Amino acid sequence: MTAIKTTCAYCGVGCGIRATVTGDRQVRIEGDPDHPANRGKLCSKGTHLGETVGLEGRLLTPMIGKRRASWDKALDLVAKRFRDTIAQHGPDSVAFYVSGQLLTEDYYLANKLMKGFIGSANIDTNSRLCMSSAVAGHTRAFGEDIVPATYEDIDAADLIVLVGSNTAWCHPIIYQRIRARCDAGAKLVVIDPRRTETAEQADLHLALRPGSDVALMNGALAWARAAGVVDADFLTASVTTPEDFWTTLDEGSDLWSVAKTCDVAPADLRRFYELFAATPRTVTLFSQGINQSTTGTDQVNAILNLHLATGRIGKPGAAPFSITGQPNAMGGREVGGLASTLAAHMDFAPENRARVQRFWAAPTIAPKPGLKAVDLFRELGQGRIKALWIMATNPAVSMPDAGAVREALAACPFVVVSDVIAETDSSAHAHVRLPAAAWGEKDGTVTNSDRTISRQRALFPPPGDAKPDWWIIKEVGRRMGWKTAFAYDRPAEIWREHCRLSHYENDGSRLFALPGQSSAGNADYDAMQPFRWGGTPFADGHFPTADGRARLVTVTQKPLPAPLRDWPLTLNTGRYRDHWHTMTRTGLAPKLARHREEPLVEVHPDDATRLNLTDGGLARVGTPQGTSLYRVSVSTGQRPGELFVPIHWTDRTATGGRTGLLPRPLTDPYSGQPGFKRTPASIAAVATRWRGFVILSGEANATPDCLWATRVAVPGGWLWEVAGDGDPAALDALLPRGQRIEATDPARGSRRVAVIADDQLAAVLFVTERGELPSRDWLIAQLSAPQVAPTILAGRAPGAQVDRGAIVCACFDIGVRTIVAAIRDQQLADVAAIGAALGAGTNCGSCRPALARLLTEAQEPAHAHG
Ligand SMILES: Nc1nc2c(c(=O)[nH]1)N[C@H]1C(S)=C(S)[C@@H](COP(=O)(O)OP(=O)(O)OC[C@H]3O[C@@H](n4cnc5c(=O)[nH]c(N)nc54)[C@H](O)[C@@H]3O)O[C@H]1N2
Ligand SMILES: Nc1nc2c(c(=O)[nH]1)N[C@H]1C(S)=C(S)[C@@H](COP(=O)(O)OP(=O)(O)OC[C@H]3O[C@@H](n4cnc5c(=O)[nH]c(N)nc54)[C@H](O)[C@@H]3O)O[C@H]1N2
Ligand code: SF4
Ligand SMILES: [Mo]
Repeated sequence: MTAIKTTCAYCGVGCGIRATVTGDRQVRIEGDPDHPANRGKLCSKGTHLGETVGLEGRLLTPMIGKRRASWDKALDLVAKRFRDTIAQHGPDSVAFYVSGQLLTEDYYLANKLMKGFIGSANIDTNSRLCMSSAVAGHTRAFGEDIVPATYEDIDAADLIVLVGSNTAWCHPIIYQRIRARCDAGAKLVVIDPRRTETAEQADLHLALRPGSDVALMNGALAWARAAGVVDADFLTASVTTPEDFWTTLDEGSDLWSVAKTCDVAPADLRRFYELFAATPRTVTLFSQGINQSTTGTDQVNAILNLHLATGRIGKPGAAPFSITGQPNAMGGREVGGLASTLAAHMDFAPENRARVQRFWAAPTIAPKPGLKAVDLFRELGQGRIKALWIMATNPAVSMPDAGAVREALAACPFVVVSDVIAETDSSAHAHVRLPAAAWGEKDGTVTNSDRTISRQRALFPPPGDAKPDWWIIKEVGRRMGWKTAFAYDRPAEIWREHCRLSHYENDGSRLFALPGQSSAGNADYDAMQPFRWGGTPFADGHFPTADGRARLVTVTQKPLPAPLRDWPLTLNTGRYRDHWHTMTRTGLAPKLARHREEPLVEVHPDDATRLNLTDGGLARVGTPQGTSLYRVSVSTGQRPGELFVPIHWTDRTATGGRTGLLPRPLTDPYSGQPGFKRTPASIAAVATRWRGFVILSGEANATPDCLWATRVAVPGGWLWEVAGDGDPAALDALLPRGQRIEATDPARGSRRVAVIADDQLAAVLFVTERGELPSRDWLIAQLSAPQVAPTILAGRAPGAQVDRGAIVCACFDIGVRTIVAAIRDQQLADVAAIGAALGAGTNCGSCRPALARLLTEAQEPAHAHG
């Protein structure tokens, strides 16, 4: 058994993996010690990739409507419908909506087909929702979308600033690198309205008012200028400064005004400004708290201004660093997969269009930028887009105003979905579903946040009829009539073409270029080692603009709207540590599912008291777009007046937590990126008569018919948490056939049922109106027990039973109560001591911030539970 080197399926850190296939769709996953992004480490999601490679829920054959079809039939139909629609309504009547989770080769072909052959630029990507503001900001400041930083800059920084980034949860291996640097003396400042686990470990946390980042950054620059750390020589030599730049900057940028605008203590703000002014080696990392805003591009430029004006760019340990979310967000930028870019870091200027058309020997070329995601789905709803192909994304969940997106999909005459999973909220509206090969089955390349290109390599043959995305796209291209332009036999051929285009007629004015790679043979491609393109950009003070100079961009803080009468709160949305987006894959891993089992709405205690919300109760969150249910979690980590909800739950996994329905489809004027982080909202408690849970072995078939139901994978089956108002007997429909044993307690309104089939526990159902519910852990373990315990309806083993509480360490399945008890009983003083005693935190390390929090709480018993 030899290990295959590949790259993690999830985030933009781009960790290298050594995967050893140990059996039929069984794989052992380890971090690749030789990969520069992670040097052997993996976070909880990467570590548990092996739990997600089963065939559960996979789409294994092409489907036309509800019927299986051959590839020939399905591909011919897709090609014909696209051709006919274009013939009748023109190229702009069709669109592709693609994803930063495609490999570069897939992405390149989709872009080539739409822009060069169909002749429209109506191909946009979920990266529009993710980092298009960073793209727009970089282009405004540098002339090209270049991320000037690398992970080694973190290792060399003395000050690390995280803006709008919950790095500990979303980029855990970058976060571990940051921690290592902090252990060596660097300072960490976190700028985020929420006290996240990232913020908890910072030297300074600025819990600013959401949307006030421009004021904060402009204030930092004004302070830096007063402190004499603006790099006048660099500005003179390399940067164009608009005439109004400094006078505009000074307005409202004094410490007191900024503190007021941002609602942070002036002393804290001053500490940050002093630190920044005093520390040349500063790296500022930013992600969705900056990008996902209707002023996202200005926010990005406020950060870039700060680094340009102080000359903190192009030097070791000094850079602004846009960290990307998806595994191949950067590869998508390189192929020009956004509707607003053409290809290979070229825009739609006439000479670029002519060049790309020449290179592709294409019959046509898109004349202008295409529709950006929010506009694309709006036009879909208005009937102007008549055929849509969705690849590797789930817009019915992840777009803002997802209710309208669902209606648009339902009304569209022809929707194609390529996905690895059979049933998603988006594919529910597909006329044709195409089975894509999944991570672990496909070959190609991805580019991570720091421009490092790595290979993903197949570990297994694709199951059933599944095919890699590049194959599906080229087959449609060929069947639409472009046989030679889409004659590829392997991803390496696409890779070489992509590399050739990157340096085709490139006199050095485009920094993105991979000249060495275009002659790589198939064997070279197979043996490719991770490499970074672009070196240290801007080290020579030269920028890829017409005059070679970067630009400071005048940006001002937009006034922040006063709370609305009907929507007095502000809704923030984001991620959990162990879930990935719409959970099509992480939702299959029992170890990942239990870190957060239900979608929570986090509320400040003052708001909870005022609005009669109880911790653990249900609440309905409403916005001008829609409503959805959540379980309330009262948390001092929230600012008063603000709510936080996760993005992960879908129609497949819950009756609540439908976060996509809530944000407005409002976008940044430059990037078109939606403002997901700041929606006017209301919240109201929802009373239920009973609550309970159902544990089922085997496949999850139906959704419980009750007000609240959320599902997670557990070893050997599924756990549904349920609550409702109607008759809980409706839940019986979920129970499989078998021998039933049952107990009721009318005084507490409790009912407990166990179903036994073939001497094994097949299901349990526990509901109660006024009583207690047992911990789920022991009951879940009974799914795999050799025989059914006599105390099954008590919900616990004969004798004493310690409830371990919510899972903190996913690797070793260690719960909060076990850890708290160990800290107390064994007087554990630090995270290392917990590791030595319990093992928690010693594998992937993703839970170390949570362990640190438990230690702090143990030391300050009065500390409110977050
Ligand atoms: N576990 C996990 N990891 C992931 C993903 C996942 O689904 N799960 N997804 C990946 C993807 S695609 C992405 S894009 C990244 C996203 O990674 P992050 O950007 O770190 O994640 P988010 O939780 O979306 O938002 C980050 C923070 O922005 C803060 N914020 C909100 N409004 C403001 C504001 O006005 N100003 C500032 N300064 N901050 C604000 C939020 O409170 C939140 O804590 O994560 C990647 N990694
Ligand atoms: N409210 C709110 N909404 C958000 C965000 C937020 O912070 N708040 N964040 C936004 C951001 S940054 C992002 S990146 C998006 C993510 O949102 P989506 O892209 O919609 O989320 P995923 O669940 O990652 O969807 C990927 C789909 O591709 C499928 N898939 C996986 N691998 C392959 C493959 O190799 N080929 C094919 N064809 N399919 C595959 C998966 O099964 C899944 O259905 O959500 C955005 N939406
Ligand atoms: S940080 Fe975690 S999810 Fe991201 S690439 Fe590395 S192992 Fe995968
Ligand atoms: Mo993203």
